[in-house]
Amino acid sequence: KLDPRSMSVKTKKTASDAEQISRLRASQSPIAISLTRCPTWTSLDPLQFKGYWDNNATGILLNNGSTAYFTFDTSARPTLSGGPLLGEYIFEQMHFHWSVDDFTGCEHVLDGHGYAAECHFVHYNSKYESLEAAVGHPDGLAVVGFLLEAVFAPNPRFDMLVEGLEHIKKNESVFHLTSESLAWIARDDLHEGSYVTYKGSLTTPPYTECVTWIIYEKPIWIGFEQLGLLRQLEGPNSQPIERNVRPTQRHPPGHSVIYVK
Ligand code: SG7
Ligand code: ZN
Repeated sequence: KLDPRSMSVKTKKTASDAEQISRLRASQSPIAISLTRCPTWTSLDPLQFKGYWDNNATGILLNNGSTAYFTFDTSARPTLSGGPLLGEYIFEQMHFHWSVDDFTGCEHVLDGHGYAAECHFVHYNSKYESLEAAVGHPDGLAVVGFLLEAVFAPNPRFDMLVEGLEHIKKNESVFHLTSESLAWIARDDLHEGSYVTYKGSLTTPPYTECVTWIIYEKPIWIGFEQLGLLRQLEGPNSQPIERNVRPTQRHPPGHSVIYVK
């Protein structure tokens, strides 16, 4: 006799974890997250950061008047895949958010803890032609965020980027760097730690809901002097950019945030 349950198992296509995440409801970002209230998933594939370090790749560090960001000026195309993501996402740029103090410079808030800064690695889905095209789709972007905790000792991981910051104090200035300044993301075991993932939005206008967010639980430390260089960057009015953080947004009803261990 046929067991109806076994039939349904055979005939119904079961969604992979990544497929389930791709269908989650979007929301505005950033958000405050309570880790203990998130469902925990332990069986996702590891996230894979590829091609971040290439001897010949160079990039630029730019002050666009609201943040400092690094992007490649060669054809280097690091990629991100695995974890909650379906398919491959192409690295576009990495930027920072900060504030005047050491506790309100992060955008995402985990278990009520505020940090000095947050850095975002922005990637777009390789099935779209460009970042601009990808922004129009719910599965368009994948942004990896690290919370940055202020400490006395400078973090060697940020040495190259920070050296560049000294040269881009003025709005719309540019400094050339090599891809080595981002190599730490692939070299470190940082990304073997746990993270939270949810469907959200850009944290700056036009706040489009096109982002799969991946926020690592463990903060990275950054030296007070290194932070000071971020805080010296000037906006269009030639005054230091004091704060480029969007406040946390409400979770819509039924919104899911998943804790991946
Ligand atoms: C920063 O954050 C910039 C924007 C970025 C925005 O203002 O890094 O990028 C540029 C080139 O100005 O916008 C589409 C995009 O990446 C929002 O990014 S975020 O949601 O990851 N914070
Ligand atoms: Zn950002």
